[in-house]
Amino acid sequence: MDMTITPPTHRTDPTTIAVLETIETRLRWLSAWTIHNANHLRDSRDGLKVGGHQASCASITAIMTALYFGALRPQDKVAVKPHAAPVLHAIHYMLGQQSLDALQRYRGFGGAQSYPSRTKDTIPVDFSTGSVGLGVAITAFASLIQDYLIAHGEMAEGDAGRMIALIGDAELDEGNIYECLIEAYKHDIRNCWWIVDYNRQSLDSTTADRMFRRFDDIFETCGWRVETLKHGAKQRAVFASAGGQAIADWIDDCPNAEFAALTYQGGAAWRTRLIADLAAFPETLALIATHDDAALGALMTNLGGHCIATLLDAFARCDDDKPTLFIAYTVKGYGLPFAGHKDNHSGLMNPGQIAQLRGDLGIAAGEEWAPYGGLGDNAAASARAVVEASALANAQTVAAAPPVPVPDRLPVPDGTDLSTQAAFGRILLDLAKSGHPLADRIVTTSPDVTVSTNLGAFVNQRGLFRRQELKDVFSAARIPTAQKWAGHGAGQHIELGIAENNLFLMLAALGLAAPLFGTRLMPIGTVYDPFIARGLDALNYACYQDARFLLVATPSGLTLGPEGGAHQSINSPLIGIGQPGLTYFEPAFADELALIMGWAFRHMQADDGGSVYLRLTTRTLKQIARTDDAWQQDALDGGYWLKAPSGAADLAIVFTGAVTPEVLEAATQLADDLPGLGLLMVTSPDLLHRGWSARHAGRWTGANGSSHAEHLLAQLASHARLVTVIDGSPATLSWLGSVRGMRVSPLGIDRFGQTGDVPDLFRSYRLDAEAIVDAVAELCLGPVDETLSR
Ligand SMILES: Cc1ncc(C[n+]2csc(CCOP(=O)(O)OP(=O)(O)O)c2C)c(N)n1
Ligand SMILES: [Mg+2]
Repeated sequence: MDMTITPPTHRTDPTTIAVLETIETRLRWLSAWTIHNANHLRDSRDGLKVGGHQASCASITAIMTALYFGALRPQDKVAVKPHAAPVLHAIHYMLGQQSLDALQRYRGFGGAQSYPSRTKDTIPVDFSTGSVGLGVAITAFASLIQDYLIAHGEMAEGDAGRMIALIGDAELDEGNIYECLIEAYKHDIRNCWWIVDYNRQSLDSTTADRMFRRFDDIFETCGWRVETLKHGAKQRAVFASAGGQAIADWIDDCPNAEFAALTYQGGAAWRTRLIADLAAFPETLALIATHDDAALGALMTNLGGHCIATLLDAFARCDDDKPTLFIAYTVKGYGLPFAGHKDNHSGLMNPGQIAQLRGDLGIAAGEEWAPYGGLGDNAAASARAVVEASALANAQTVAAAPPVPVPDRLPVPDGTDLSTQAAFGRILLDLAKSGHPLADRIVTTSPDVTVSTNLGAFVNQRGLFRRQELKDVFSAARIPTAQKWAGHGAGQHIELGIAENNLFLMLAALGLAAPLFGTRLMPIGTVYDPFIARGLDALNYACYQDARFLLVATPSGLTLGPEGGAHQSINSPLIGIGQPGLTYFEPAFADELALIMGWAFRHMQADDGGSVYLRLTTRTLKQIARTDDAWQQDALDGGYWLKAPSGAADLAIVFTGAVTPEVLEAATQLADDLPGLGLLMVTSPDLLHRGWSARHAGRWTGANGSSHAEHLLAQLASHARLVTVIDGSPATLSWLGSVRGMRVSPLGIDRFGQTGDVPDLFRSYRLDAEAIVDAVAELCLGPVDETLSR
């Protein structure tokens, strides 16, 4: 579907182009100088190379100039390839939005970031980038979320922006790009531009010639328009003149590495090579002879991605909502002494080379930081006028999203026997039926495990999201089916194919709806717990840019039983503990889950909040009767005494989640001998650990107060001993012994699981009541193996 879009502000008249060309040289200079300053001029205290990528920046300055000062509209959002961060900083510096101090501290503590960061940079950054490929794909998901908001009446069609990724060509090697491309095609995304800085160089070398025209095919097959900008206006003019076609053909046949090497060698080398190769074309030789070496070098590297007019024309041609891939041919290090050299990725100009460039650009010594330095007064005024009239200077600030109300407490599902996974489905179903405003903002998504993670009931209530109506063929044919699978604009579940990485990119985009589009969504993504690992980098990416979502991972651990070792997650609790921006909970009972989900919906919206990960199970547990609500605050802080220790208070079982029945059984067996045995239910090993670490750090930062782990363990005698039990890595809980210096016997899994039922598996992996009793006995009596007591 096409839509009317406000015309872009660019003008392709020669005067504007000339001004943009001067702006381009400013960006090339400022980015190079910022990197130079950090590496050569700023004091180094540790002798480490600071780094930065002058060649990657110079490759893309014309593209960024044409985009930011030509085609960009105020509502558009851009993900900038990581290594072009200095260009983005330079753009904002010219706009007066980036400080000199931040540039001078580029890659330094608190300075401009090495890679664009939403949370750490002071300039507006739409999408963080860094791990290549992810910043590309998120723009496709963001465009889908924009369509979601439009379809749900949260955004006007006319306010739709374009989601743009500026990408390095090596990013096209990342598999996540193609996973995303498939998903984007299924969802018929629009308003998305990916602009490839096609310098045919990666980090190590030049890229494979065999990929020539492959990317076009792949993208076109997936419904994208592909605009290949191979030649600049100068080249096209020469090709059209007598003898010119042979040069065009020669370029087409030239391998990437040879083109790069000749670029590095410069005009004389070009001449020698062209004369040799094109000896049979006298008109061409004559044409070459009209160029001196410098002009010949400039002609041969006048590729589409360095030609402002070519770029502006292409952007103007694609001014509709069709997803578009621009393949803009460029030279890595364009205009710098190491242009085209295969090793230039991390190359830095030496002081002599940067001085030479400064001179060439007419910048006086001492004027290096002047935003419009090296331009005459008139040129500077014209450049400033264009910069100040740009969309970026007038970017729409997204209004703070109003909070989504959350009920004081979510009702606990009935039933004496429930798994946390079943309870999760019921809580969501109740919410969906309740008509509470929170339910309207929930968006669920899942990589082909919607039904098997118990999201099905919610989807039955709220439907699939589709821009175009999708009939449920089975229901329409009156074939009995538990699952309605109809899609429409008001649907609230975004169906994903099985690629888990897409789940996390989708959650990242959904979780940024508030800052990007001014409407807060409450995303809930479900996945099998072991397959978090499949999307781990994307999960980290989402958290790094402070996207807010609820990740529900289920089933987990050995309690998957017959599913076997390939599906039983072991180290996911450690991911939960180790991942910043994500709070991990693993409840055992339905009432804990309801309480934690209520907390999660608030935490996802809090200024100092974050995302939440719930590790759930399909194992049915007998629910317990509560006598009061005193446990609740403790449960939200990470743990509570299911049975407080008494008497000598010198022993406790500390446990999490699905092993609760075994712990209760062991406690029953031990009741006569150890009536004072404490049972500590840990609902969030993550919160306990974080609190404990923070408390230690607080000794030096002046923060005081005790941590919840200390508070809980204070109910035990100082010489008490702990048995820790979890259906996961034992390291999740064993550290608790360090809180007050208690001896620990840790139970958990640290080798691959296998098929079996829970009794067999728990016996074999020593998670059953007997293993717990043995561990308690060992702690009471001392280990048989003396080495364990040292
Ligand atoms: C996931 C990931 N792997 C590796 C890197 C290290 N790395 C940084 S840039 C780069 C190659 C960049 O090449 P390209 O995308 O073509 O960018 P450009 O040539 O414009 O510098 C690599 C391998 C990274 N940043 N992210
Ligand atoms: Mg490259």
